[in-house]
Parts: sequence; structure tokens; C-alpha cells
Amino acid sequence: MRTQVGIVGAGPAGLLLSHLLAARGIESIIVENRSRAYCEQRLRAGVLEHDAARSLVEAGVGDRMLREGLIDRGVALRFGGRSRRIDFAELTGKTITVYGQQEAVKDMIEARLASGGRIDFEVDEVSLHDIAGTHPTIHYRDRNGDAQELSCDYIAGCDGYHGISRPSIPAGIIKNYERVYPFGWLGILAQARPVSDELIYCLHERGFALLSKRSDEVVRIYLQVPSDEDPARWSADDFWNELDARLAGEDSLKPERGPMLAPLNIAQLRSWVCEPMQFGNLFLTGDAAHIVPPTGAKGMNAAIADVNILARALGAHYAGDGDELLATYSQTALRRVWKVEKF
Ligand code: FAS
Ligand code: PHB
Repeated sequence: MRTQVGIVGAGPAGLLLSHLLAARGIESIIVENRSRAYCEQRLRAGVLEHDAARSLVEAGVGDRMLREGLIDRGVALRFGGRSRRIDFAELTGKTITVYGQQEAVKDMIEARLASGGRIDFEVDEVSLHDIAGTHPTIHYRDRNGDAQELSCDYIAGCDGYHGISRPSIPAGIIKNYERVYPFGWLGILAQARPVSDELIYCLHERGFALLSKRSDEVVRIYLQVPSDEDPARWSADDFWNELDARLAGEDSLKPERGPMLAPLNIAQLRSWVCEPMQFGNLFLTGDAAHIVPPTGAKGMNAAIADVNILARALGAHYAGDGDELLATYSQTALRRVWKVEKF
């Protein structure tokens, strides 16, 4: 088989890249080792920044997000028992969209397949070959167990931190930068109305708490806990009682309690960047190249930003406008990645 750009991974990065390339008349095929159902129910990010939301709309996959996403014009920072509102719209002219990552993934998979795009789900034994040569190829077994060889001009490694793309780059080339934080975020997803229309970032001597949401009836709330905390030690009541304790203050916010929609889980907090983000004809995007703690809701947004840079560079190449953007993809992307890590 042959395509212009082989894409490893059907997460936000791989799916959006395939859309943006198709809009430029560039063919791509995505190989994904999980099932479609698994990709569509994987709970992760919840907030799209202004530019990320605009990217989805410009790629033609933002209709449901525009209908169902919640537009927030600001957030509250709470400390000393009092909330202070930060008005994004007034200060920056931009807003955020609360729309679960899994919803955006669903929309992009559906749109990609509807427009004739190809996503091979449930593949296995994926390996990359000749990434620095003239015939980059992705070898894999498809869902029927048949061996496939996908010849490409370029390969996009959109397969996340645990993918095979980054490890396909010779060890001596990659430099890793990492910081692991001594705490994690214990998260609850519950059927309950948010206590506030906008997100609340709460600092308390007992620890940090973030009150986010997935809709007007579903809340996503995090408590900072020690990194070795065991979620099994916590009941839902323990979680709600600790949240109440951290919110105590003049206006005594009292979040509504509701049934959990998923088990309590812990997101470990670390920052990590690998340099460079390209080698030969392989280009890394998103979590395959960098990780940020969920703290700043930047992970998925940073992946989308990488993909916009790479799509422009590949578009220039295939339009005959030269390879300068491709040659400088890594340094262009990393300039923004390091700012995101600092944030
Ligand atoms: P992804 O990891 O989403 O996608 C990679 C894809 O590649 C996956 O579908 C995977 O199955 C596939 N793959 C892996 N290896 C493969 C192989 N060998 N062959 C083929 N396919 C392969 N970000 C936020 O902004 N806010 C949050 O609140 C937030 N919470 C998070 C919570 C958790 C538990 C995690 C793990 C991440 C969270 N993130 C959050 C970050 C997250 O949203 C990522 O930034 C985002 O998924 C990055 O998208 P991709 O780079 O596409 O990688
Ligand atoms: C989330 O809803 O998962 C979320 C929102 C804002 C953040 C981090 C996570 O800063």
C-alpha cells in the first residue's frame, strides 16, 4: 500500500492532522492499535482553548462542539476563602470551550470516515522503517492479522507518550527533559450540576482543588493528593467531604453531590519534552513529543497546535512551495511547547 503521509495514532493529533491534510488535497492513512470504541470513550481533556476550538471549526469538525460545547468567558481563582473572577473575554477577547476530548475524537473519527478517510483500527506490531531514508514505511498487522506495509513520503508520529514513533528515532539523537511533581490529581466524574458556571481553581492549605465540568449536568473535579495516593482508599463521600473542606470560606460554596460516572482515578503530574521533534521523514506531534500536567488544560491544545504547524509545512511541500517549513518544524513547534511547559 502507499499514501503520502502515514499517521500513527488516532488521538486528537492524528485525527486532526488527517483532516487538515485532506483539506489540502494530501492523502493520509491512520493506523491505530486500539478499537474505535476504546478511542471514543477514553476520558481525558475537557477544555479547548480558543485557538484549538477554532482549529476544529476550520477543519470542518466543530459543528457539534459549537452546538453542545459550553462557552466560558472566564474562570475563578479561589484562595483565602474567597473567589476572584478572571474575565478572559474582557482581558483577551477570547473564551474557552468546555467539550470533552472524547467528544472531539468521536466527531473527527466520524467525519474522517464519512469523507472517505482511512483509519485502520486494532492494528498490532507497528514498526517504522527507513525513516531517514527515501522509502519510509510503516509495517503492521491489521485487525485480521494480515501483515501490511504502508509506504509513505512522510510519517507523523501521533501515537502519544507510549507509542513507537519516538523510540524509532536512534537513541543518541533524542534528548529528554523531565520534571516529576510530588503529587497527583484525584479526579471524580459525577452526575451533578456545577456549583458555578465557570471553572474554579482553588488553593487551600489542605491542597489544591479544581472544579471543572463536562456539561450542565456532569462535573469533573480534581483534588491534589500525594503522588502515591491509592484511589481505592477513597469513597465518593470522602472525596466530597474533602472538597467541601477545601472550598470553605466567606461564601461557603456547597457543590451538589451526585452519582459517580467513572471510578475515581489519579492523573500523575509531570512535565516532559523530547528534542528534536523530527528525524528524517518522521515528525512527532502531541504527547509523542511532550507532556504537561493536566493542570493548565494544555495537553490536547498543545497537540492541536503542533498539528497545525506540521499540516502547514506538509501543505507547503506538496504545493511546491519548498521544504523550509518542514526543515524547521521541530524548532517552530518547540518554541511554543516550552512556553506551554512554563505555563
Ligand atoms: P493520544 O495519547 O491522545 O493519542 C495517541 C493515540 O495513538 C492513541 O489513540 C493510542 O491508542 C495510539 N497508539 C499508541 N501507540 C500506538 C501504536 N504503537 N500503534 C498505533 N497506535 C498507537 N489534557 C488536557 O488538556 N486536559 C486534561 O484534563 C487532560 N487530562 C488527561 C488525563 C489523562 C489520564 C491523560 C493520560 C492525559 C490527559 N490530558 C489532558 C492530556 C491528553 O489529553 C493529551 O494531551 C492528548 O490526548 C494528546 O493527544 P495525542 O498527542 O493525539 O495523543
Ligand atoms: C478538565 O476539565 O479536565 C480540566 C479543566 C481545566 C484544567 C485542567 C483540567 O485546567
